[in-house]
Amino acid sequence: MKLALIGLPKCGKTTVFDAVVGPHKERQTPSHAAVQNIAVLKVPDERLDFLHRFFPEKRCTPAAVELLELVGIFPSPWEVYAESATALTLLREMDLVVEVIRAFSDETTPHPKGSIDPYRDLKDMEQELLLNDLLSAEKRIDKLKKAVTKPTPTQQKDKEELEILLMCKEALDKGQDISTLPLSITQQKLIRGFCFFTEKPKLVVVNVGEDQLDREFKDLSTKAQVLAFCGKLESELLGLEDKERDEFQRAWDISEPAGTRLLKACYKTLNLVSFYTIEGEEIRVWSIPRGETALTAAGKIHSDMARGFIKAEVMSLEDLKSLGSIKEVKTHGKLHVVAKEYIVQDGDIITFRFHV
Ligand SMILES: Nc1nc2c(ncn2[C@@H]2O[C@H](COP(=O)(O)OP(=O)(O)OP(=O)(O)O)[C@@H](O)[C@H]2O)c(=O)[nH]1
Ligand SMILES: [Mg+2]
Repeated sequence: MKLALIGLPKCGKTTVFDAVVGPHKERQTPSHAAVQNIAVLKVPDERLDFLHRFFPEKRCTPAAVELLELVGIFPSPWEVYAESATALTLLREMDLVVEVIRAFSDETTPHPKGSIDPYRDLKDMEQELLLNDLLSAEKRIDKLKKAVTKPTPTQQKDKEELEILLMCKEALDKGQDISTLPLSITQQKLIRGFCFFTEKPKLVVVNVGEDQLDREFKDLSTKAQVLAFCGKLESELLGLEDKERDEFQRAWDISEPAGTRLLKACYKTLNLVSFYTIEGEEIRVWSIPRGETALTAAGKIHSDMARGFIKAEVMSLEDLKSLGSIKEVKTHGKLHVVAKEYIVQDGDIITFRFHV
């Protein structure tokens, strides 16, 4: 999974990055000027920890998330074109976008717009991303309008694409996100290649000052989940030794570190479920969208597994926890043999049977 932090200059993207990754953790070397920071995070998972305690001799592989800080998207892409073009291209590849907005004041770091106003900043960012989608849609519409007049092999498909893009344009013209359109799966597939920004899952992080920890942010112009935390404090927290960290957390009333909150919110926004496999010497966790089948789950691990799918054996991690052993799970009839249509549940432990 790939996530990017974006926001106006000096809104605290790096600070939030440090708060999630840890100020001393190893980073990768960015390959573009548009990427200021990049790191791979291991997703904390209590259920995986439980399984590891259960099978201590096995290797345990947590889920990994790639986090980037992208710069140069705001202010307007047209002002800093070269850098922002790369940043926008990278942004299109992301599974989820984290919009960082600034609420902290700091006289030594002036806000590029001259004043602190998280409501305005979020609105401006959303507006700019929407405008970008509108430009991409219009460019393609112009081409398609010409193409559909000619009897080409793709004429029918072009017509369908044009029809959907005109719907997208109409929504965008009214200031509505493409994600609000009731598109069918087939229609969604036809415009998937555009990777529209207003169709992407989003989260908003309000970077508050140390003196604003209780402040609430209602009526922000977004349907996305909103998290508020003080990036600076949270990043200091991760730099401490374990004992000091507990004291610091209590003193600042931080119940859960920002990184954990952010990752949980990402999984929720993407509507993912996690399932676990215990194969050979390795315990692993995998994620697929909620409502997907055992066949999709098998395909997530390996395409051969999906192609040769025979059946799957499923138990829930909760049953394993309460009954204490796989043998007891079996004795109580809680190990189910399921077909490829089975809808995977969060916390399933699955063994796939397949032929190659
Ligand atoms: N007081 C206070 N200062 C903060 C907070 N978050 C960030 N800052 C300061 O604001 C300045 C800019 O923060 P950065 O995290 O570098 O912001 P950025 O968005 O990464 O900046 P660019 O990458 O240059 O666009 C730094 O001096 C931070 O120390 C905060 O929560 N409180
Ligand atoms: Mg930065």
